[in-house]
Amino acid sequence: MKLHKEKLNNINDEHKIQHSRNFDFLAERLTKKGIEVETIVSSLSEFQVAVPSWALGAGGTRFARFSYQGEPSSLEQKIDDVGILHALTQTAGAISLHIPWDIPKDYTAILERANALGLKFDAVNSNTFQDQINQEKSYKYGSLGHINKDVRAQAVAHNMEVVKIGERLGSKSLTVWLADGSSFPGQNNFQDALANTEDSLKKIYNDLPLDWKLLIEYKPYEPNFYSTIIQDWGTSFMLANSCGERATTLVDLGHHLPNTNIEQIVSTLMWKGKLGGFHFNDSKYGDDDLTVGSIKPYALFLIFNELVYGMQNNPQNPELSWMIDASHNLKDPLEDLIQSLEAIQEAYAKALLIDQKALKEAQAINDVTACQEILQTAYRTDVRPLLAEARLKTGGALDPIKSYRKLKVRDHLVKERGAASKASGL
Ligand code: PSV
Ligand code: MN
Repeated sequence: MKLHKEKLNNINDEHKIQHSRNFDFLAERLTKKGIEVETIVSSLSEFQVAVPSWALGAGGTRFARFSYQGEPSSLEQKIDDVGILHALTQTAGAISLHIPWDIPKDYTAILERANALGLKFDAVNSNTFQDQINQEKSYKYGSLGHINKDVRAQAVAHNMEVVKIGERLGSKSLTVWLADGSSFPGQNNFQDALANTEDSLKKIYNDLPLDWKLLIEYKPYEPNFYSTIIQDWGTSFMLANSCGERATTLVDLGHHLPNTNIEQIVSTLMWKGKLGGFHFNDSKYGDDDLTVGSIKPYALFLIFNELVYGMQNNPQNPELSWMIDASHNLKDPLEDLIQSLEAIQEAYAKALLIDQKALKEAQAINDVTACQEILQTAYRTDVRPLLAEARLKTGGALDPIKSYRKLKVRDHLVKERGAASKASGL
């Protein structure tokens, strides 16, 4: 299903007058404060977040998975869904593939399809946390860090294969997330496991095309419950350093123990030029993969404050790969992703409003109250008219969720694909 521009424009027309009033009111207030509203609006338009090919159907918990109707059952249909998201939001201009879940069959056709919808292929993700049919060695006890060198060699070869696939699609980075670890004390020798992992990652890194980045993701626990080899940003950072310049750390918001100061991690990594990618989601307890901004929107804003500061002050840090890594157990996956995209843009816009100069001045005289006021003045601003303006200017929807519902997108998808159509992936 493709969205008809004309129908979208008609819906926008119904809300245009109210939008102009909201936007002009906010723009006038911000301009009086010396904020360049047009610059913020174009920064928002430029900010594109990849949608993972495995997040377009319903996710599940380890107890049950309740399918959503009309899920995309092929890579082609997944690309179409991201196309719908992008047409509405103008901020989902990329798709990230997990291999072997989504290996293209016809590369030319896939590239043409994505191109027609304005989509690029962002980081490709390897999968050595599951066994595939006909796979020679099992990953039950690990992959890149496995005690057996043949299992490690198989996992290294898989990563190299993923890069080959990504090259044909125009991707420029490989994300490695490892489930490797142990569930019981004594099961693994920590140092051997880490040394094996480092050795395997170096092999993958040395085989990477020169214009590619290696993104190393960390996670404290799950599926292993006693130890995970790459458990935290420090371990990822250390491994990235031993691989080389184009190896960086990837921060997934859900991969931290409760109350971790993620914004400080972001800041440290950017200062060292080693933050390579970001997976957005939200959580209350563990890696809950909830809609971005649904639980801790202020934390997200503080993270964006550091991201914006880093993007403005740390030329040593590479361009980041942005991706949503969420799962949708209850809501329509596409509506959930629209909400996540909106929350990301909102946090970004608010962070762009922070008066960095005034903040530095207040910090210099230890005016703690003023520092908090500066941050919270930006946070309390309702920036939604800026987001709507950015979407309007680039041909998106003034209100993506309302338009999605008005256009009855899900009904059309169900009609096209059938109610029982299921997405592959996790
Ligand atoms: C692991 O929890 C993770 O965050 C990694 O990014 C995986 O590739 C992805 O989720 C799989 O859903
Ligand atoms: Mn992730």
